[in-house]
Amino acid sequence: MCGIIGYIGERNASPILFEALRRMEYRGYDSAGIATFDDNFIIKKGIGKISDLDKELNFREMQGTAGMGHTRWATHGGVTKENAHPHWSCRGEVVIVHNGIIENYSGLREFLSSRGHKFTSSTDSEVIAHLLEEAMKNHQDLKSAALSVVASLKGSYAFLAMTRSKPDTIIGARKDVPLIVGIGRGENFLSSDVFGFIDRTNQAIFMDNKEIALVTKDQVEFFDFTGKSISKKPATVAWEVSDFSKKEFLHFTLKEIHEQPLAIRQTLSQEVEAVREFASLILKAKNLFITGCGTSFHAALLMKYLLARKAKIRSEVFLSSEIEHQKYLMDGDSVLLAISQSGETADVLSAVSEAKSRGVKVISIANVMGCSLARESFKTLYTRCGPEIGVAATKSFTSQVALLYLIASEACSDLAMRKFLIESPDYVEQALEFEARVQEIAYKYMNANDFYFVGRGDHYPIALEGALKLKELSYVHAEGMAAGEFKHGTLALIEKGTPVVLMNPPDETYVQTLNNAMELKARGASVIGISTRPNACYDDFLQIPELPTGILYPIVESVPLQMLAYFSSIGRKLDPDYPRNLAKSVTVI
Ligand code: F1P
Repeated sequence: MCGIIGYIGERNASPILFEALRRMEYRGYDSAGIATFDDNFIIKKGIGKISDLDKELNFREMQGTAGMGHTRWATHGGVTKENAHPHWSCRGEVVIVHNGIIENYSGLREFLSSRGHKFTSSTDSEVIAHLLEEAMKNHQDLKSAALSVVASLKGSYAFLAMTRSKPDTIIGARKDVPLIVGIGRGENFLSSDVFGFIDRTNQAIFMDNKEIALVTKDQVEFFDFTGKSISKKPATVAWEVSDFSKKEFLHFTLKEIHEQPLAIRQTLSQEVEAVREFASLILKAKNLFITGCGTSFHAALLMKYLLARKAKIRSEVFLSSEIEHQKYLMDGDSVLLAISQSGETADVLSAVSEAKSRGVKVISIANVMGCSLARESFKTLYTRCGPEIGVAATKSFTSQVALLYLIASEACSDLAMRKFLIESPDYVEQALEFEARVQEIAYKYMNANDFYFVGRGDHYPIALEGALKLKELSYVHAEGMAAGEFKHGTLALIEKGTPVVLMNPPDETYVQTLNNAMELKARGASVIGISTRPNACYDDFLQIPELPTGILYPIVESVPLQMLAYFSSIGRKLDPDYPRNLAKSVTVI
């Protein structure tokens, strides 16, 4: 979703802002723009990809040592040049970029219009620029002008503002949308994402809700929405700029699929005490709920199976977006485990806030340090799998799953499971070796319009994930199902040659799943079996390595599914890193 970057320092701002916007492209956007200040504001913006816009607009030739950039994911107002950010106030005093939604924008617009303000876009965001210009008529200093602006705004926002009368300062304000200050030497940054400044500094201050920052090139001041000063310390960000290169791979998605052995090793290197504490919160909960969206929901569902099977713990799993509509019996004795790669997914955050309002203790799993979910949680464990740029989750999923296994093994004191888990990256490495075969199969089924993924027990969440991956990356209709459920309706859709991917490793689900596959085959399905050895029932066989314990197959069998989706995308000449209509973190409900 929208990306924000602000720079103030001694260097020319525009090339820095341009590169930052490129690093944040993965968030998803439809238009982009940059403003710099050099005696006056210079603003360039338009629709489309940043590199294409640059050919026409020459962003990097803009002069000035301070400025801001924005990638926009349209919500209020269509995808037009006028609606792209930055926005300016009518007298040209203020320029802003904004991420989030200003809920009371139409009332503010009416009020500002009655005071003579003229609007040039149909966005909710533009009111911020006019409001600040208006506030500066009555307030001498930026701080009190900024305070009066946030007092008028309703909704969620992170915005940056610069003024013509005080161009040595960038104002940043945060409410419910992330904003991070990057601390450099003789230069400072404000960004929605550490990716915005990671090439120049790894020192970051994560702003909290309802905070304002006044940032100059060598100073940063924070205060809350009541005007009280706050002292904040920078944290060191573990990610490195090299994480943002594709290395020898054609796409980030393929790189991230291949990074999984390393990613899982990092995930498993948690402090023992922290995992123990997390597990004990789960054990002590009278009612345990688990939630997430998309891929993270599949990890949540897997955790339910795992906890029941290994630790005899009952839990309820729900899609975060459903919390309002399902009257779950959550109270002060309940614990909610929320799972999210980005930690910024609006549906997850709203489920968390609803649960907290009912006295529930929230614990979470996230990948992005300092994310909103961590801020809202009593305890957070990070997956530590490094930045994930590909929009569709790959390494973050297997890392979530590995971490959930680690927590479950702690909850049931299963040392053997923990030992096998530590070895799991080696098996993931072996699974990656079958890439060429997966590619062949992906190309073989290139003309299929529908795919089904089926599995039993803890392979069911993986079947759901396999289907989601294929949909996200190749735009092919796919459905994940519990293998035993197919005969209760969906079987009617099977025709000669319909591909069905069968999660069929040699564990206690093996025989029953095979029986289900025979029913499908009898109706003409082409069965693609994922297992350790071939079976006459499979029309095509996708091999995975034999594991010393059945419990870990969900991690390993995820790998061929990801590769199948990746090559299905490549075969269809699509861009697997940035699938159409999708954003990396969905910050709207
Ligand atoms: C949840 C999610 C992803 C999906 C897509 C949209 O994100 O549904 O699983 O791949 O990027 O968002 P998160 O809450 O795990 O960050």
